[in-house]
Order: sequence, then structure tokens, then C-alpha cells
Amino acid sequence: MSDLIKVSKENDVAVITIDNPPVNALGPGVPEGIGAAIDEISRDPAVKAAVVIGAGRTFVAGADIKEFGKMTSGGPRRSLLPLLLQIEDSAKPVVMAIHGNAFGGGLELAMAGHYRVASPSAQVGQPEVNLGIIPGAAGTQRLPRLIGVAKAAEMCTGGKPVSAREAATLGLIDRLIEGDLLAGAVSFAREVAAKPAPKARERTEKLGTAEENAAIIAAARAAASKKQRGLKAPLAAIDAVEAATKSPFEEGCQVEAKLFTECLFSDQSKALIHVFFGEREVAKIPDVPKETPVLPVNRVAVVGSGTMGGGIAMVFANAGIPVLLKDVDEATLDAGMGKIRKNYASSVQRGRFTQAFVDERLNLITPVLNYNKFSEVDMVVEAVFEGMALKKTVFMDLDRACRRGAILASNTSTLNIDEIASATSRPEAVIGTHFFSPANVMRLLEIVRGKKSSKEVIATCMQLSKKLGKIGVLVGNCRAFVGNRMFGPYRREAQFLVEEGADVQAVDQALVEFGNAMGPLATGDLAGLDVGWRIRKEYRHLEKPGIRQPFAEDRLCEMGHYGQKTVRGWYCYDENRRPSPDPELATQVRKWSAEAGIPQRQISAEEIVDRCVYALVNEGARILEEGYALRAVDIDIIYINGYGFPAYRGGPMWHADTVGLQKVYARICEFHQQHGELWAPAPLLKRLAEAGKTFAEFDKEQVAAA
Ligand code: 3H9
Repeated sequence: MSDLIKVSKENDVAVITIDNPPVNALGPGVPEGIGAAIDEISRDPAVKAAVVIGAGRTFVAGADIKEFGKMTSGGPRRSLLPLLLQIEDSAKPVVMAIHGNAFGGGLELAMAGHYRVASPSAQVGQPEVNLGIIPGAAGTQRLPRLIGVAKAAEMCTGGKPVSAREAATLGLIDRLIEGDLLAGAVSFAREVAAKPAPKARERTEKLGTAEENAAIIAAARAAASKKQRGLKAPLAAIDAVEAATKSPFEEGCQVEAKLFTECLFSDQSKALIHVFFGEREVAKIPDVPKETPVLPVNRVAVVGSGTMGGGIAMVFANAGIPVLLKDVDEATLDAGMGKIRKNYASSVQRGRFTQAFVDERLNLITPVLNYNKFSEVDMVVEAVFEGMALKKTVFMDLDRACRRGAILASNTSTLNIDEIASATSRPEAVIGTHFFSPANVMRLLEIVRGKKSSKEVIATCMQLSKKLGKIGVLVGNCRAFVGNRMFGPYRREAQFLVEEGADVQAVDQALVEFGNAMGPLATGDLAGLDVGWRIRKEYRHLEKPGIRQPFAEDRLCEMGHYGQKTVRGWYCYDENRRPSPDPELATQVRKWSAEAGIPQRQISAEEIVDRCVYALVNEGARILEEGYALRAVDIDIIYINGYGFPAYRGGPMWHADTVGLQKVYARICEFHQQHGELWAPAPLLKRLAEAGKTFAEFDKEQVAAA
């Protein structure tokens, strides 16, 4: 028996324990060990039934995702199907005892058992689509047989887990066990030992009629095409579930296997697996080891009750952390609290939160007009207007008001953290926590490390981000940090393209078709064109003379067209903020371009995407080389979680690797020739392209060197 699987006996019930930390993934040795254990108990006359349970924190989190990369690069293919049939055909009933998660292959394993029992806190699901694949061990075949076609299609396409309680009502879990799961599972096994063992694959009663299924499958396809635009796996999962409704189990499994393989070898799956590991990799900071002590964050304060401050207060309250929300006068504070209440009310209306949950969260937010209670908090997040003088004044106040040991964070999106820290007597306590708007929705948190930020403060913010439901990515203190620094060239190119003759809609459309959540011009309208305009005016003296600068947004702002908030920007907006083309804009832009001597031409969607996306890549490569991002994957995670970059392309740096850095470099050189200095290729990109390497390889070398 392998070390990964242990067999023990509770009198006449065998207990098979899967012990493959951290999450009992079905990596090499695990399926073989379970198979051997099933063999062993089938030969043991003293055993009447078996329980399969996971050691540690979970049942089984699925196949070992690391193995997929090996498979697609020529490694051996391993199928779980024979093991699952062996379990299902066991003459002695097998009870799967689930705590933590039964995900992916873990749920497929559980469905091969004759019964499933679970702790009420457990979750089960088929999250494979999040990795760009579909269930590959008969999940698409057994699940509809156990819970019906509609719910199975929903679980296999959406990838969202369901709670054990819901699974019990669906018929996927046979009994919820409060208290000791193993004891409950063993006694359940004894109850069913003498009964004929039901096999999921032989059940048909929940499969529905052809007519019902056709409607369910058509609706699922329509929903997936709309909600999961551009993703191939959800549609493949529906094809596989459809096969379960039309073909015998074995044939359905063959359809599933073919679709699984197609998905596994796709660029989308490789990208999404990169994102899965990337989201975990960003938590690893070479000089801030896991053991670094973290500070308690049980009470916080937010300074500034505007859109960002209010959103940040909600983030803390949603995590159950009491917040003081400070502003300068009653009217501003009332307006800020009013906006928070409105946001919560709309969440209740949309069914996201219950009224009771919202009441509790609102109770955690205390509006204040002074710093009197700031001595009680463990952390402050400053979210006042973006201006150095004001920020420094606030930090001087915080330095006086807060106790030693409290973290002083700034939500600045562009300003120098070290300069802000210099206003205090404790720069080691100062750090940037750059939330993205709307703060209570967006997952990204850029954590900006100042020269003197202490390791404890960094470790605490990284850990806190997880508690807040965010993905924290540590970045260095350069102007605009990582995300916004890259966004500059990206939006610059979008404007240049319009100034050179592209339609506003064509620019946005090309990038939406590429997979972005929104086009760059519509994004500008949403954020407010005046924000960038004001920053540009402030920094104009830093611009090198003779270098082309975009002008269209400045002109729009001069006309008072700031975007959605003034109902006019790149688009016109109705009272529901629905955009329509601005009938005068094209003529105006052509006139401005003629005045600036910019020749007009037809521009393809391909050029639009290359110009905008490679502008991201080129700036990303500079940031990487300058050390403001720890790894290329950190940039990818920032772009996917903060800027709506399609996860199925793996982020801008992974996308460049997928296209091939030589190709990307050559195209950037072309743009350099055509458009001048702004397109000077980043030296790191040039080096990697010439060496035939990728950003992913660069990351590996960095990790090895650390
Ligand atoms: C599948 O099953 C296909 C099937 O149809 C079969 C086809 C043949 N493999 O997330 P955490 C690592 S596809 C390998 O930080 P948490 C993870 O990288 C799979 N490694 O913990 C991390 O490592 P490190 C379907 C895995 O408590 C460590 O475990 N299943 C796997 O926040 C801790 O993870 C899924 O998609 C894995 N399957 O969350 C589930 N899972 O410490 C994927 C985790 O070195 N997993 N690791 O950074 C999850 O959703 C979460 O990890 C889970 C725990 C909720 C389980």
C-alpha cells in the first residue's frame, strides 16, 4: 500500500484514508493506492463496507493540476475511469465521507462511491472550467444522473461549488453528519452494508425527456455564450452533459474524454492553469518568508468617505472588521454614508446579500469627524483626494493620532509612497494599499512597498488581502505603480489609433473581441476622462519635447466632455448610462488630426489589438526589468483582476509568451520605426526574444536565483 493511502478497520468497516497534503490531490500514487485498498477489502471477508475519507483539511481537491502541464508536454496520460468503475463495481458498499472540498476529480471520485455523506460545512463542485477544461473522469456523465441535467449543466459550466446542504437537497449527498464525520460515516456504512449498492452510472430517473433536455441544453449554451464570452470549456462541458442525455454511460464517457483532451491541449487551458498557480505564486515574496510575524488587524479606520473611501470601508465591514470612517465635515460624511447605504441596498435588491447581513455590516461602520478614536485602531487606510500636500498633512495627523505598531496605509494610485511616509516619524509602518474601483467589487489589491516598509507590515497586508477576499500583489514604488503605469501606454495607443483614423467603436470592439471586459475608450468614460487630464496637466513639464502625445481626450475635457458623469465623452450616454456613438465626434477628431498633420488611414482590428496589447507588454517588460514587479506572472494577475484582461489569455505577459516573444518583439520594432521613441523596445523583451526565451522562463530563473 502506498504511503498516500492508509487502510484501517473499525470492526467490520474498512476506512480508506487519502493522505496527500496539502489538499489530497489525485496525483501519482493516489488512484493506484485507492485501487489497491479496494482490492484488499474485497478479499477480506471480515469487511462488510468501506468508508473513503481525506486526511487533513479536505476530502480531495481534484486531479493534481501540476500533472496537466506534464501531460501536455508529452508526459504519460493517466485516466481515473478504471479506478472509478472498480469502486462502483465493488460488491461491498463504499461510502465517501466528505469534509472541506470535493472538487473536480474529488467529486468524480465521490460519485463513484455508492453513497456520500458530508460535514455540513463541506463544499462540492466541478470547477474544471476555471482551468479551461471539463470534468474528465465521468463527472459530466454521473452528475446529471444524480442531480438532473439542468443543475449538472450549471455546475459543470459555471464551476461554482455548492454547499453540502444544497448538495443534500439535490440528492448528491445522502446524509449530512454533524460532529465527528468519520464516526458518522462508519455508522452510515454499517446501516447500508447489507443493502444492494446503488451505482450512479446505472441511474436514469433524473435524466429527463429528450424534449426537456433539448430546452435545458439550449438555454445552457445561450447562457454560457453570454456570461462566459470567449471561453471554450463551458460549451464543451455542455456538449459532454448533452452526451449523457443521449448516449449510454460508456459512450458518454468517450465523448467527455475527447472533449477533455481537446480542452486540455488548448491555449486557454494552459493560460488558466498559469493563472491558477499565479494567483498563489504572487503571495510568495522572496525576502518576506512565510514565517514573518503578522500584526493583528481587528479594528481599522478609513480616512476620506468618497467613492474609494466608502468602498474600502465596505470591504473591511464585509470581512467582519469594525471600521471608523472619517471625513472633514458632517455633510461630506453623511453623503459618504448615504452612498454606502445605497450600495448595500442595491446588493440586497440583486439578492447578493440579505438585509440582516447588510444591517450587521452597516453597524460595523462608524462615521467620525475627528481622530479621537484612532488610537484604538490597528490599521488606517487613507483615501483622500490625490494630491501630495494633502496626503502628507493626513499622514502627519495619523502619526500623532495612531498608536505605535499601527499600519498607516495610503490608497494612492500614483503618488510616491516614500514621500508620503516621510511625513511621519515611522516610515516602516507606511505602505500603499491601492484598491481598484469599485473597491468592494474588484479583486485586485496592489500593495506598494516603500523603501522602509517593514516586512511585518508587508506580510500583514498580504495576508489581510486574502481575508478581505482580494488578491494582493506586491509592487514597487514607481510612478503609477504597475497596473496604472502600464495602462498609460495602453490608453495612449487607443487614442493614437482614433487620431490616425480608427472609429471609436472599432477600437473598443477590437479589444472586447480580444476578450477584455471593456474597450479602452469606454473605460476612460467610466473612470472619468478628467482624472487623466488633470494628472497630465500636472506632469506636462516632465514630457520630453518632440515626442508625440495624444490630444483627443484633452480636447474632449476642454469641451467639458468628461465621460459618463457628464453624459458625453467618447460616447454619448442616456439616463441609464447606456452609450451611443457621438454623432459629432468623428468629424471633430478628423479636424483635430488634420490640424496636427496626422495622416488618416484604414486601421485593421488586428493592428488595434497589437498596438494596445503590445504597449502593455513593452511597459510590463520595463517594469519587470526595473524590479517594480517581482515576476511576470504578478503583472498578469494584476491585469486579470484589476483591468478586465481575459483570464483565458493568461495576462499580457503570458499572452506575449503564447504569441512568441520573437514575433511580439518584431512587431514592436515595426511600431518603433513607424511611431518613434515611445515604442522603443524594452531591453528585457529584446534580450528574451533574441535568446528564444519566454517571460515564464525569466520568472523561473528569478525564483531560482532568489
Ligand atoms: C480535475 O480535477 C480534473 C478532473 O476532472 C480529473 C480529470 C482526469 N492540484 O488554494 P490554496 C495547491 S482539475 C495541485 O492556497 P485554499 C495550491 O497550488 C482540478 N495543487 O488553499 C497550493 O499550493 P502552494 C479541479 C493544488 O485553502 C496549495 O495546494 N480542482 C490543487 O485557499 C493550497 O491551495 C480544482 O480546480 C490541485 N488540484 O484553497 C480545485 N489544489 O501552497 C483547485 C490546490 O504551493 N483548488 N493545490 O501554493 C482550489 O480551488 C483550492 O486550492 C482549494 C483550497 C479550495 C482546494
